[in-house]
Amino acid sequence: MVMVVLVLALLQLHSVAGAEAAAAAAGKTYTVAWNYPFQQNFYTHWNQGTSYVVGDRLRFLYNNKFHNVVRVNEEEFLACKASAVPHTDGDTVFHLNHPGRQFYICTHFGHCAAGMKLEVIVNGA
Ligand SMILES: [Cu+2]
Repeated sequence: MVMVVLVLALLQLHSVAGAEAAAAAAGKTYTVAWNYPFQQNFYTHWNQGTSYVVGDRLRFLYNNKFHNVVRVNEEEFLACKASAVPHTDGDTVFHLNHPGRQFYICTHFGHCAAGMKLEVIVNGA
């Protein structure tokens, strides 16, 4: 009897881990049309109502003659400054691997201040 319970428990553990792996692999990709915004709050409203989960991806598409994208911390986000080197390939994918708030900006002069900055909130899977 003890063995049966143990085997059942192991099976259950295994199926939970399998489901989590499948969910992570099947995460959604959200494409961000990354441009100088018409309104300062454009990217504030862009993702309202979207529930991001761990395993999802953000794909930034932009003209790399005029824009770039870099993940920053909250302090940098608020100050429109980046310590990391921005991506400049025009098609940049970020994996949302951790729950919590994540921040992205364009570092071209004046762009972030004009609203080219995006915050997303990632929920645990
Ligand atoms: Cu820009």
